[in-house]
Amino acid sequence: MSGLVKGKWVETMPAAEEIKDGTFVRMDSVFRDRISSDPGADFPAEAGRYHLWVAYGCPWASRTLAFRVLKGLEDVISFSPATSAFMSQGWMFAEGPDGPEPDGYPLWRLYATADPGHSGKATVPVLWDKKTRRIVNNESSEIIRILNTAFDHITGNRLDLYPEPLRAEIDRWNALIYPNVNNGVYRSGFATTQHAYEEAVTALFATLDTIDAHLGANRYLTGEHLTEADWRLFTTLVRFDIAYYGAFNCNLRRIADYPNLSGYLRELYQWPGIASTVKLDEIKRGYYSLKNVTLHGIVPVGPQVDLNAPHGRDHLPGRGIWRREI
Ligand SMILES: N[C@@H](CCC(=O)N[C@@H](CS)C(=O)NCC(=O)O)C(=O)O
Repeated sequence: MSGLVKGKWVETMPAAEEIKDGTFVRMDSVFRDRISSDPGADFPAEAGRYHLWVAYGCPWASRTLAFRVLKGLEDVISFSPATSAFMSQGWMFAEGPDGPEPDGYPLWRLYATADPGHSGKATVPVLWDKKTRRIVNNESSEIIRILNTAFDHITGNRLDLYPEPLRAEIDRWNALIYPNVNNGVYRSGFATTQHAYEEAVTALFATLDTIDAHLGANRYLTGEHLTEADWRLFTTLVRFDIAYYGAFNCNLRRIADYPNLSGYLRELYQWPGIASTVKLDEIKRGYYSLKNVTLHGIVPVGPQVDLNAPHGRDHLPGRGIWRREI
């Protein structure tokens, strides 16, 4: 595993502890600040001040791209997509914070700029403060909560993806879906023992079965309103048939085989603006270029998926979005 040791990039980190007894254990994100609408705050909400560093292949980074669009933040928060899949220097970008870089700009330099003594991985997404050249936050679940509210007084956007009355239920879905589905596909794909792999895959499909049954009678996870829980699930579902099924051996069933999950996935994909955040070719290429997945870098041609086909979910009651009173 590559990463930073005291601000320097190393291709094999000495203290790599990502695999325990054959099971993949995700490391915690370390930059955990917030942006606030209070002008005196450390990171005050301002148009044009913050930047997202993302990769289209990455499900965690894609959450933040989805929220940027859903919350109408296109003119408020800029972003850069990585230009190449995860390479020996990690994620690469065409430009760094000071402009174009002819040989590309590796993400680890951003981490070293924010914290010259930083040790750990250099992951996307990163929410970056251009003014102080610091990382506000590199944990996607927190970045999407920031985007959900912090800039509302600037944009006037009232969409609430974490509404107070639904929070307990959203939290319950997140607590089920994060370990078993979002991270479950990685625990399956990165397992180094048969037992760890089978444990992850079994829990993954048991959870997908539960969700599919629930979606037979409910338009969205919490019922009638689209929430954060749906979008967190979406970025994994949209990668499933083209990447996780083959590259990560998550092959008991495809999402296309599920009667309700398949239409639900298409409805979310067809939500205004969302398709622009999903680059299917890049996703597939990214997963099939991982060293532990491919020996020769072959990217499979199939499967063919049609996310623009009718979703067939209109018979279920649902008002779609929850608007916050201002
Ligand atoms: N907890 C982080 C996880 C982010 C993450 O693992 N991103 C992957 C890409 S999908 C990454 O950048 N990996 C680089 C590495 O492992 O060194 C979040 O949700 O924001």
